This record gives sequence, structure tokens and C-alpha cells, in this order.
Amino acid sequence: MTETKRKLRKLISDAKDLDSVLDALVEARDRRLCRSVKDVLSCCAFVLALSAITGSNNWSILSDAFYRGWTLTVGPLLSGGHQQCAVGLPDFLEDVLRPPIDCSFCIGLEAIDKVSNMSADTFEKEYAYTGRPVVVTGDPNLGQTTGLGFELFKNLSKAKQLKSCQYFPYKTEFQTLEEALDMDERRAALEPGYKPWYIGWSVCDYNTVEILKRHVDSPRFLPVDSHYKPTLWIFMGTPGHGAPMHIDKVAYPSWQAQLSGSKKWTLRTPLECFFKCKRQFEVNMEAGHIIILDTNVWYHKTETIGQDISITVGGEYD
Ligand SMILES: O=C(O)CCC(=O)C(=O)O
Repeated sequence: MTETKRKLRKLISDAKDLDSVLDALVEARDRRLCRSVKDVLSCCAFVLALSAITGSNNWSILSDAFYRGWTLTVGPLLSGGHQQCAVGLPDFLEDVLRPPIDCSFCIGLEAIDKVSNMSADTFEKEYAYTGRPVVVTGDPNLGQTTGLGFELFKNLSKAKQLKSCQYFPYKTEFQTLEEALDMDERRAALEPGYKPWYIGWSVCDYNTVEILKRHVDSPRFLPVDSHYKPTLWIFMGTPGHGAPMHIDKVAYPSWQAQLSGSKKWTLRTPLECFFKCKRQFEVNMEAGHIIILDTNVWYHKTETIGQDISITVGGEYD
């Protein structure tokens, strides 16, 4: 007897009524259909990735055709008849199908600049809109950061004053930010024997942003006429953990200030720039450093290093 038949037989003997048996069968059929659709998509993705890597001009024609095919045929078909398949494109396909990036932002770049006391003028001319990452030290606004840490977040969360818009549990088991901030105090304090953790979340609720802004200011060198979104991002966690390699789809470039602890950033150029630019950069951030990064063009991953919990706050500017 095949594995599938064995499973079905068990399902039928466990089932309470005919309806649940039928549901299970429909589910099994949909899952099988999803699998074959995913196989076809993977093949297409492979061809697209290959043409992207080799810099083929056919890339945009191919990816455009793929997107059209998806939105006109596969998407509606999946969402109409087979709810389980009606998911967005898998992450790796999103990556492959994103519009190709103009590599001018990384051409000739050999290392990430470190600038102390960056002026608004230099920032605007050399870094703000060029896609060149930079690490800034000695920003006076960051020197005034007070009390932003686990304790404050925990208290705000308990008082229902910490509203998050997006939450990333990464490899932790915490389903919500509230759950994460309610973790065992000894685990939060990094006591030996307790499980490591790393989480991130965004705050876009006006009142919550205002509360956090009493504790931390945006970097002084950001363009004065920047209408940056009031959203703030917080990432924090224990050594050895961080965010996996990914590329973002956010509106603007970002800044991120290291408030405490240390974190290693690994930046990778997109595939289409592999033969035009250096492929990978690393930079270690210490408390008081601010990284400027266009996370829409740089793949990036992070890892807390050193002995302490890393806490960062960041945002976007335009
Ligand atoms: O700081 C981190 O650990 C992750 C940051 C990140 O992935 C982002 O800003 O897109």
C-alpha cells in the first residue's frame, strides 16, 4: 500500500463524518495541484535567474511575461478554484522577478565608508540618494538617547501603548510582540542556559512613535526637507542571532542606529550586479554607530556579535 493510501485510510478511520473525509480529500488534491504548479514556477524561476545572472537582455521581457502570465491566468485560476494555492509568489520568486536594479550604486565600491560627524550637506551630496552605504559615528542626536531598552518596551507593551504594524519573530517561538516582550526575565537578560532570541517590529501608530521619540531622536544629518515616514523600526536580540539574508520592498532608503550591543551587517549586491561590482561587504556596528542603507537594492543580513543584547532603532528618509 502506498504512503498516500495509508494516510487516507487513517484519515477515513479517524474521521467523524463524511464531510470531514471529503474536506480532507479536496485538501489533498489541492496540495498536489499546488505542488505541480510550484514545480513549473521553479523551472521558470531557474531560467529567469540564469538570464539575470548572465545579464541577458531577455530578462525583463521574460520576467514581464511571467508576471503577466501569473496575473492573467495562473493567479485567477488558483484563487478561484483552489484557495490553498492562492498565495502570493514565494519569496525566492519575488526576488527573481523583481525589476533588475541599475548597478551604478555599487560600481567601484570597495569598502563601506565610515564618517564621523556627518554634515547634512555631505550626506545629501554623497550618500542620501546614491545607494552607497555609510556608517556614521558621533551624531549628536544619538548621544541624547535615554532609556530605550527591553524594560521600556515591556512596560509599554503591558500598558497597551506599544502598537506594532509589522512583527518579525525570526527563529523564536513568539507569535506576537506582546508574547515576546513577556518572555522570562532571565531569558531577556541573557542569563546562561536560556534560549537565545532575536525579534524586530515596526511602530507606525502616531502616539506610539511620539512616546518613542521622547527617548530617541532621528540622526541630525538627515535632509531637513525629508518627509520621512514617522514609522520606526526596532530590532533586538542576543548574540549569534539576527535577520537572514533578504532584500526589502520599502518606499525609501533607511537609517538604523545601534543603541546598545554590537551587530555585524553583511551586504550582498544583487545577482544582476555580480559581474560589475564587489559582491559582498561586511561591517560591524558598535553602540553609537548609524548605518545608512538602501535596503531595496542591497541584500542584507545581520548577526548580533559580542556579549550583549543588541538594540537598534531605525527609520526611512526621502
Ligand atoms: O537590523 C536587523 O537585524 C535587520 C534589519 C533589516 O533587515 C531591515 O531593516 O530590512
